[in-house]
Amino acid sequence: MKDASPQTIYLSDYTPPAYLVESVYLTFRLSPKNTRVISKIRFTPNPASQSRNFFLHGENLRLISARVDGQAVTPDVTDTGLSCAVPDAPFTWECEVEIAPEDNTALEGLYMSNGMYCTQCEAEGFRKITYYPDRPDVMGVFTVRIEGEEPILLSNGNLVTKGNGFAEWHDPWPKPAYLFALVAGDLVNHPDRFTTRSGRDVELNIWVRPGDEEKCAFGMEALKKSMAWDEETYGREYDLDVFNIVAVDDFNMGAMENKGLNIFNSSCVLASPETSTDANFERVEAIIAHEYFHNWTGNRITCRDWFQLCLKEGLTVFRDAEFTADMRSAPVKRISDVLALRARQFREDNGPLAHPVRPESFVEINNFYTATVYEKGAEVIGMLKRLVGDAAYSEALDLYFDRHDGQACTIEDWLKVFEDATGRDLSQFKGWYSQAGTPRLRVTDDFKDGTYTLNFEQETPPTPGQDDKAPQVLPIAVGLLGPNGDEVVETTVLEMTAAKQSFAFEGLSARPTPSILREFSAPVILERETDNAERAFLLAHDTDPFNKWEAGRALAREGLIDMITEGAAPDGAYLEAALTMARDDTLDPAFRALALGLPSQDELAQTLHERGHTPDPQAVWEALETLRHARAEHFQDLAPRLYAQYQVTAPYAPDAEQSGARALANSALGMITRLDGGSQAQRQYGSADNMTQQLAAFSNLLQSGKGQEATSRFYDQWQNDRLVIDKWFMLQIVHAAPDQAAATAEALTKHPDFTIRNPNRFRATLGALAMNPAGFHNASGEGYRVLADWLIALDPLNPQTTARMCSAFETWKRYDSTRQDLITKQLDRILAAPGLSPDTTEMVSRIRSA
Ligand code: B3K
Ligand code: ZN
Repeated sequence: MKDASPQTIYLSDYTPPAYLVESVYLTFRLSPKNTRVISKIRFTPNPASQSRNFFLHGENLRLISARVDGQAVTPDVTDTGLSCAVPDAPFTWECEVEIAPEDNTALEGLYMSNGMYCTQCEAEGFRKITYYPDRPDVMGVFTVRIEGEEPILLSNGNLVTKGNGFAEWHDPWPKPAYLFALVAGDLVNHPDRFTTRSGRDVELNIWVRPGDEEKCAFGMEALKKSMAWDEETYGREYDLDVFNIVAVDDFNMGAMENKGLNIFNSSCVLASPETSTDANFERVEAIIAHEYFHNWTGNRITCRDWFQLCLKEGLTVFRDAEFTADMRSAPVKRISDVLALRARQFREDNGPLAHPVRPESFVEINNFYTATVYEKGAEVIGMLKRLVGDAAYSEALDLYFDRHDGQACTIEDWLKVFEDATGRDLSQFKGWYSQAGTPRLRVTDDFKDGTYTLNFEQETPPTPGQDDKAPQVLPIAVGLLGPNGDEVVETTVLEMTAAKQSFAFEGLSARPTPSILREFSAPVILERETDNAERAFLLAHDTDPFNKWEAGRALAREGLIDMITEGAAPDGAYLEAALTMARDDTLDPAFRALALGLPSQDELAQTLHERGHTPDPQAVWEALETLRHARAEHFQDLAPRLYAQYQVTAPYAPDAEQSGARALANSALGMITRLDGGSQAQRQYGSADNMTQQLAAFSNLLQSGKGQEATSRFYDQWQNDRLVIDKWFMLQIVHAAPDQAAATAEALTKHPDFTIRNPNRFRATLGALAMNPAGFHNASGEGYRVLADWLIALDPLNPQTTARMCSAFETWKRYDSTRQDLITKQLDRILAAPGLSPDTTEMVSRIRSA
């Protein structure tokens, strides 16, 4: 039973733990319905704490027995934990509890997935395994004995011994309980080895269900590349004799960085050319890197409390982005990251769920694993690096690792390291951690007597609970182009600290064209009165690939906004500029494919809302359709040429070069399909020997309304591959016509392969509905109703995934009053569901209170 009224936790209430843990011995006697967990923990009073109140977290545990220094005790047990009288001196706590992993549908704590035992403890899942001070600032050395009949028994650290029906693991590195992991099952491995630069020989394994071993090679290569990169770039070496990765089918998120035993959603580690797209491969590489990098940024140095989550997540996202930029194309990675930032983080930051990178209160911490903490958290580190420079960044990181290894830290510790390494005062910069909302940066310019001046004004709109905003420190990377397109001022970083500030460039012979916010040097919304001629000029001449792309994006966006708000025709300037850009063979095909992408329906709705319009989702969808059609006609000659030119004939490789060629050829296919009714897509579907090509063809057929045959062929071919069938569910819904989306999703929930128990399948069906905005927001209100029905059904089983998916409703205030009424009716229906979890209650109340 959960508490009736869950507590709000405040950062300002932090107090150090009363007792510290020296060592932990755990014995697991595995059984689906009654697993016994026997713990023996050595506690010592914490000299830094005044309190001698001994409290251990624990939820849904059946207490069998407890002893203090060998004497049986009877603790006070509540729904959330136990307390007990203990000595004011070091002592040994022993306890036995019983849990039922098979009944654990929340997928938090110890649970079962396809007959295999596995764990997920971050953030507060360990308390569902045994009684423990389940907070990240309590770090202990764990020894784990697993008893069970499963052939493979894994835990953190190094293997001590194993025998018939048991295995023992020891992790020499003190860690918080959230990094604990256990896996037991009938697994097969893809093994390899890595020698660290100091000569440690490390055994590497990817553990999977029998049948999946052919899908591990790519992940293993990604792991070895990550290990080498962290040594070369950050000087960080691996620190155990073995590194295990396990693929699990039922998992609430992407993956988890448990010390020495990473657990992955199988969709984020398994990959093969036949079943995975280029984008899937890139994602697997990035997530493997991310979890591996956590070994230093997260595990060796962890968070003092969960408010400091961005300390490990922002930094690790930043590191994995640097890794991908090094492995692939840096501009393509930056553009993709900014697209994702705007789609998810700006949306969050400009709605009812806005919160600072370091939140100040929460009810359920799992609700704060957000785009703001992760992606904006990484942007903040990018700004810091830009402000101090590469060399100082690297010195500061060395100092961070030296000073804080083995500790549980705060954002204050992190910033102090930069202050000490650089002598800079970062007190104003700290505002990025405490102030929510996306700053608007308005720019005007003037030119007089050879001096060009940029005038900036910044303003952050109010967010829930924060009405008044202070100016932020903004690194604004700027370059200037002369009238013939040559760069007359190379990229310089202007440091803006005030609400209004001007910067002058002298000695110019003519008025330049500014390229502002190069590489997207700060996470702001740039507002500048400009015209299509200037955008086309920048698209043609900017030396900064990000701003070159941005110029094309703005051209497309402004044309679309005019189509939506004024009924304008597709913008000829955009079509011509896109054509010129697309046929420029000096440009990377991956870049051209990205530049041919159009703003999403959601991005357009957000922009309309920012400019005081009420977006009509149907009108947004129609404008995009009209523009796509006009563009297909404008590209009538070029599209088939590009399509032919960028066919890859070499054997499939998921590298940047081949992926870029396929991406460009497939954007051409999109245009061709609009004019040929799907014949080229049919041919591609028939001849595809990899999932990227097959799925592109399938998507085009679905979009052109000719997908029926491909839908059944695709299912017949892949019915035994659950990850591919997720794609099958998702694409049918994402590409359904707006008035069909809700019905398609609902029909698919009745398909025999649909299951509410598997988060991937649930997201592929109900999450996909929200990814079809015109369908989700269809005036019938059916999209809202279907999603709400299923969230209400999922909540009692899996609160974490339910709560996360409620963010589909976070934009409700943008829409007309009829839609607002339809949405609030559903939100209120969810809130009224009997026994609604605290997770979902918190999310829906925050969304609703806007
Ligand atoms: N640290 C985990 C996320 C845990 C989420 C808990 N609800 C994965 C990651 O960021 O690497
Ligand atoms: Zn992470």
